[in-house]
Amino acid sequence: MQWLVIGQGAIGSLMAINLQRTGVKVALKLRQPQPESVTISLDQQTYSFATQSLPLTEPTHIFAAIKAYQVTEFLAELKQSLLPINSTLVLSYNGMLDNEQEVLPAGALHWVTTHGAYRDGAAVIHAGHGESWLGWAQVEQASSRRPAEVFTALNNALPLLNWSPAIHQRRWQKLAMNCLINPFTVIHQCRNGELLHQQVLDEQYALAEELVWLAHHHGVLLQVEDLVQQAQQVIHQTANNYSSMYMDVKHGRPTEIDYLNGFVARQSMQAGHPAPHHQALWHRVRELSLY
Ligand code: KPL
Repeated sequence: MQWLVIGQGAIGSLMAINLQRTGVKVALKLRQPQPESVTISLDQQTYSFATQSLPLTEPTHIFAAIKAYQVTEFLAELKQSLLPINSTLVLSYNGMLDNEQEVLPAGALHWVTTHGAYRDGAAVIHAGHGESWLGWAQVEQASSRRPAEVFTALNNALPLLNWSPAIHQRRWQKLAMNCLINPFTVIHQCRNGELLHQQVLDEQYALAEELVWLAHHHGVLLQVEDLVQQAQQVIHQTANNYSSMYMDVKHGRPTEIDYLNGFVARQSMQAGHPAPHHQALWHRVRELSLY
């Protein structure tokens, strides 16, 4: 079965190359139909990909590593183009949408990762090895069997992959990682590892406390201490990485802050329990980015 990778950011590029290395057929979908092929390099080696646009004519596994603010439009485009039967959709994005369960199609999967990578021109740098989780996006489908072929292909490409019937919980944990790390890399203009020398720990505890309250309100149980420890671990594992938010600000692109600390601040406010630390970081990053 062929793969189509959507999103040529760091994670999409990393996955495309690693899938191709395992011998599966991989094409890329670009925003423009041209050019017909694209090259990306990793570790001094160059990989070439054919490009493909929608609608698809044969069953395909789609791996969409996109920005949170692109999700709604992308899903609408996909819905219009009617996927061939037996196709699969794997979604990967940082943060959460306010109306997620309404927009996610039945049968979609979430892939959550703590791998760290960034793009430098036509090259992708895999700066930190983490692990990943795959699970059904719709809560009602959570306990359905795992799709063996997709799971094996993604695990072979970028190990270690865990199957997660509780992917919802993993996504809240990843939300916490991004809320506790990414904004500080923008404020201090640094790689993830340099945060170990900045005074961010007290602030991370305060952010974790606010996030744990909101997660609980959404039926997800998290612990403040665990989240802060996990964030410290991800900082160590991805010490050489530039966070996706740092790279977005550096290149004048919109950031995902509205879907990270902004999501927590908005949702907490709506629930009548303000989250002032997330609110402050949300506004600070908005000020520092061009958007
Ligand atoms: O997800 C990331 C990101 O940069 O968005 C981490 C895991 C923090 C790696 O940098």
